[in-house]
Amino acid sequence: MADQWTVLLEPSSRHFQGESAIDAAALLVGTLPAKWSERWTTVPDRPVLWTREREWVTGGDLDDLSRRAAGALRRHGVSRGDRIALCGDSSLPMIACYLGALRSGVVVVPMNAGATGAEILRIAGDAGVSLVVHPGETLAGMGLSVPVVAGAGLLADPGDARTGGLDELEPGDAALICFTSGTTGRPKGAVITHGNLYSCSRALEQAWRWQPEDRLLLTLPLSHVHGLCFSLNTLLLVGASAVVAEKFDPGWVTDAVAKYDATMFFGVPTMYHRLVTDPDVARMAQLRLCVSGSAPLAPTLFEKFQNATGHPPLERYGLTEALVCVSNPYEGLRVPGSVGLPLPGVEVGLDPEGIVHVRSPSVFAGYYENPAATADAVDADGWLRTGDIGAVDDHGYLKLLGRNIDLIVTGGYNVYAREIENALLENELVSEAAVVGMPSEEWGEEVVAFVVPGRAAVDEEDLLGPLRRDLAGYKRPRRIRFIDELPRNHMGKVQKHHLIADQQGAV
Ligand code: MLC
Repeated sequence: MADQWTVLLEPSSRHFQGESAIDAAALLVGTLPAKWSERWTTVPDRPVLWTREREWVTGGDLDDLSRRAAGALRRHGVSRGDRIALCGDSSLPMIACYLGALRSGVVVVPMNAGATGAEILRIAGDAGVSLVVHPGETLAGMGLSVPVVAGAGLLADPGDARTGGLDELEPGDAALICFTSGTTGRPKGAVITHGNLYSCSRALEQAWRWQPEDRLLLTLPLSHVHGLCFSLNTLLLVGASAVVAEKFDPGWVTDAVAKYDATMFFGVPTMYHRLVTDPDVARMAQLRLCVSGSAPLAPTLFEKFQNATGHPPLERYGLTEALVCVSNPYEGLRVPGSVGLPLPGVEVGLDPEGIVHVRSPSVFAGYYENPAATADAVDADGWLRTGDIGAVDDHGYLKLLGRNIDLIVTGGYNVYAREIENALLENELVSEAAVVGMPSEEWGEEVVAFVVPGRAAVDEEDLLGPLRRDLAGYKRPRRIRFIDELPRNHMGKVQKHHLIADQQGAV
């Protein structure tokens, strides 16, 4: 298949540093837990994570807490290969559960802290989850048919912390199942292996020159690969440290730079949008690296941040199914509006329609129990079709031009139009629904629903009320427009670009 492609970008040597360039392929094979625990036992007193529960947590503490969590999971009857759902806030107990699960070969299904009971139940069922770990008591009364435990409760378990059988993993073992809705509206679980996680973190270590002295301001949610894999996993591999915030707040970030002597910040464009209007944004000049990802960073925002801090943000490109693939270089030109060069180990191809394909050690193992969807996504040679449309810019960098209209990226979260349309159609007041992403300066795109009502006198609240029960906040339409009929082509397909253009004209 690759022979029909017009352009192929090879892994770029620009990301390599020194001797390691010689043996990049070997560097990318391994598993994280063994490396993490090796660091924790070698330098047990080194501060690794600042958390609101305990302030500085050392490597020795992380070893102990993750062992405790592994032991508690075992006592709950969860063993190697079983799945648990982690409804993650950024608390120390949840981090310890995550680490304990991965160390013992338990597969983690990360879920957004704002997920509703209905969403948790559906995903827990689809992934055959045997335990849901949730930060609070908020799930009580939701009628979940799987056992639910609080993260803090697991760690309070006075069991034996000298759990054996940890860190014995193969690169092909499943580590995470991350649910994405895809175009059908039914969430699919992307199975990410220990080898995928390891190769991604190793590549990022090289590309972004991570050092043990680095300190990251970690304000991303730990329920998605950006916060969990690119940030937390990598800093633990490198032996660096992080200040973990409960949630993103621009004032907290600008204060924390000097307070914690930080060196790095990773964020989504919505965070940069809020940071550039913070009166103290210039304090971020002290950082050595600011990375943006998960959604396109507008060149104007790139410039504003650069003018305010002296730092050109480093934009990179990734997706749940392949982790980080392409990055602007650490040294050398960072081009606004382009995502850069393939990371170590990553090949990038553009098919005749301009769709970006990637092949790398971090391409996922397929969708959980869904061979048909897997075969649609990854071909026999291991190339993943991303669905994003790209081109090569004048610098030889990958530039993204667009993607499937049914994927909306809002504040760095992926929202699939079909899932929202299906949720709307469950309401008998809705006859037809089409959901689109409208351009928004703050969110990148905003979820907007066009609805043909099933009867007269329906208002927004009639539709939003039930959605609050069914969908996490970021997925809910921020606006609902009532229309008489949906524009369709002669095949009957809804022409969403007309809806977007009409709505833009109306503003
Ligand atoms: C929150 N809200 C959103 C939203 N986030 N609405 C649309 N889009 C979003 N992304 C809603 C809330 O539910 C709430 O609604 C209302 O907005 C006000 O919330 P807020 O306090 O203003 O927002 P905040 O909580 O501060 O969240 C903004 C944010 C957050 C930017 C911090 O969206 C965020 O953490 N985004 C990061 C997403 C991420 O990690 N993506 C990585 C995916 S991995 P209501 O109705 O409840 O009041 C990936 C791969 C890769 O894509 O390469 O990285």
